[in-house]
Amino acid sequence: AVSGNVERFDALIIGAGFTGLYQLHSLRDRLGLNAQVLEVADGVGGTWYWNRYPGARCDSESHSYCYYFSKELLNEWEWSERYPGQEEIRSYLNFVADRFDLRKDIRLGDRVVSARFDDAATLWHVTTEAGKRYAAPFLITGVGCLSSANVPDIPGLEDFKGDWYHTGEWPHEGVDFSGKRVGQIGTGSTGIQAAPVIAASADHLTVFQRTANYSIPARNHPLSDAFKQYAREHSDEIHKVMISNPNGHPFSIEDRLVASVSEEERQAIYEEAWEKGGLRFRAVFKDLMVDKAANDTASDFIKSKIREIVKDPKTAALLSTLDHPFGTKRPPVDTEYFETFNRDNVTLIDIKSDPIKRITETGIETENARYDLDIIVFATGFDAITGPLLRIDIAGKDELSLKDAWAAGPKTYLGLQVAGFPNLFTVTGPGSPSVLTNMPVSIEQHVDWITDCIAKMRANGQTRIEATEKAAEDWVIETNRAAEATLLPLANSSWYLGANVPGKPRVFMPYAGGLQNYRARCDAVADAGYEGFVLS
Ligand code: NA7
Repeated sequence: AVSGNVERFDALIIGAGFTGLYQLHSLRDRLGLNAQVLEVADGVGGTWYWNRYPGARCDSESHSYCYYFSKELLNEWEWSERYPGQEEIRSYLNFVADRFDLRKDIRLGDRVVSARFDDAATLWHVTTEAGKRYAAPFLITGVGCLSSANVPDIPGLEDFKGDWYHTGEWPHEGVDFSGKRVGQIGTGSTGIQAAPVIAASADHLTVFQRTANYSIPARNHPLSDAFKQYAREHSDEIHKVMISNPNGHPFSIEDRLVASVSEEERQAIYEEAWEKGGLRFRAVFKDLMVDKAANDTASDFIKSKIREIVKDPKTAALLSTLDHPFGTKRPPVDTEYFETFNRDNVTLIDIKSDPIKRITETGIETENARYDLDIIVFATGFDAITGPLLRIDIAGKDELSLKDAWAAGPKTYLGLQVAGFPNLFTVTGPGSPSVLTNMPVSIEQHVDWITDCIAKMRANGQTRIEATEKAAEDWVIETNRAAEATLLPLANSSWYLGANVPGKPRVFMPYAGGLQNYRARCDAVADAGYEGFVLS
């Protein structure tokens, strides 16, 4: 319905990634609501629409990096490799959009710039860059956690005569590196995936490393027909494993302590996990993320692997001098990352000891040296978790802006709602475990919980739900407590803490108490009549 030039809906959803697509399907096709998705990109896919950098691939395994809500969908889609590449995930999400006839309720190519709550009318008013105006009683954000690119503010970037790109805003036509001198800043999951692929075609690649990183070989490979059949036939069991462990992956954490095995057995366990590859490495002992001495054994194992692989001792030392325990920053998985430094056309520069001073017309200048470059690749990450929400001008009751509400750090109840912002649901928001998990599993839980909540409200004739200040404060305390019980806070430059963005409040944002515990908690809250929320 259109009133004036404001289009009215039952629910508005921001973003057409994993969250937005499923949230639309749930509200429209299960509850019969008139729901609409607003998306800035010209296509669906979210993260996987934008992140088209060389080597872009998910580090969750394909058969788990997808929706489980529909058996038909599980049967109709077939993944080709152990880990899904960017283009294949984007195809999958396009397939989902067609399969559930979602496109007709998705508006593409326009950015939501503001969302304001009309308290008297219990209505969210949403405005886009193109000046479109929408209103709905419910507003659900599916804006992602790693979607606000962080291009560091290095003086002189505007003078650079070559081309530069951020990996999260990669040109659709791709970038031709042949014959080019390329500089890459950043060695997180993204940089670690990109470097080997860039090095394979560039004339020369210079990697500027601020902080060395652990990485486990991915051991990607085409999936066999036998595995595809197994995954299809056992989807219930696989799903059960995913929803009953702390990170939503299709494997459980071994129920054994590092100290319970001999040193010889331990080495053998790590060797085997290294050969199998991927995030499973972290799951071989149950105390790796909670006991520093236990973690040291895994950290030392990886460091020794790096030194074994990298031939030049100076480069090997730079890559294996690590300032944080393994797994306390998001652990990358790679394909030939460390091996890449054995190539003649690759150089590693330590910008911790020789920091970047500025960018010039011709390249990058550090305190002590100059590097002539044709292309600069920023693999410098994102203003994570809160960034995508805060770049929308969101205001709740009494015109309280989200920016002000979160000035000292984000505060949510269960990651799903903010006190003072009724009927606003933040899927994968701060305080949710999502970024510590296999994303689609967290997303399905959030979306199902929100959908059930709205369904129950409608059945009870209720129109408004709002988290109490007290519940949000307690959840922040609980989120801190959960993080403190792990080694995660030991990585002081991690994006979990907002430490990668200058000036951002340092707060451990995700809930580290485990996805299975979080699910149980959300269910208990709902069963207790939405404890911690006020419904009216
Ligand atoms: P990350 O993991 O945040 O990595 C960013 C990298 O860029 C990291 O090595 C940073 O070093 C480096 N960085 C950031 N800012 C600068 C500046 N100003 N100068 C030099 N180096 C800098 O982002 P990714 O895109 O790799 O991965 C994000 C997530 O996507 C990943 O965790 C997966 O969940 C998927 P630092 O460590 O801060 O010293």
